Amino acid sequence: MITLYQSPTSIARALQIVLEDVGAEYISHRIDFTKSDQRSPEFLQINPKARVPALVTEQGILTETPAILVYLAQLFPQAGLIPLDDPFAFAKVQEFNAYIASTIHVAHAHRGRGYRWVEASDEAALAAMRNFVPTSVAAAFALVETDMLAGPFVMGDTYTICDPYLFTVAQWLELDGIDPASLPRVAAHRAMMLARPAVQRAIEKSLA
Ligand SMILES: N[C@@H](CCC(=O)N[C@@H](CS)C(=O)NCC(=O)O)C(=O)O
Repeated sequence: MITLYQSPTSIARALQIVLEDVGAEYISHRIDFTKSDQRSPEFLQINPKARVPALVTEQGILTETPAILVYLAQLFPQAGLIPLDDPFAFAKVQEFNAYIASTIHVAHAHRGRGYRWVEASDEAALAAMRNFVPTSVAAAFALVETDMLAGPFVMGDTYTICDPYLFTVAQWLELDGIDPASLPRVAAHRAMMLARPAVQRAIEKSLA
């Protein structure tokens, strides 16, 4: 049995959607950030990084969203969530997901987690980082809008692990001070994803 450690609206949502997409049996374990559960001694035993997601499997524990996305796609090959036989197409999937992990997610984190990069007491530096988020995240999403989102799914006609990942970070647009109307293709993708039953189930289970 797989256990997903997640927090609602966090990046772990991408994995919860994939678990629902593939019809996996799994336990959803909620980590409450308002109670700092991610820093509890129990959770640090599971993920010393003090972050979600963490996926507990029979073989051991996995962290880092892009790695777990590929793991689940390989574990459930019948779902066809990655192009297993096409190295170039698979690299394009990885390229997209690496951009989310290394650029979009990191830019977003500058809004509320600036203390990862400067002293928590440096209010001016924290404010400068926070104030730049609408600019940096908008610039990153502009590339997704114009160059990276083939449509209707990220990779074109085929649904892949890129789609729940994009959906999850696109849910943060308003928080990051960006009007989704300024990104019509990303907004259409977000609406399409939200209408999927697997996404609805993932959201409901994450809140339980
Ligand atoms: N590189 C990690 C980042 C995970 C991450 O930053 N998760 C956030 C939620 S979106 C978190 O757990 N934050 C809790 C904290 O910073 O205390 C991944 O891609 O999985």
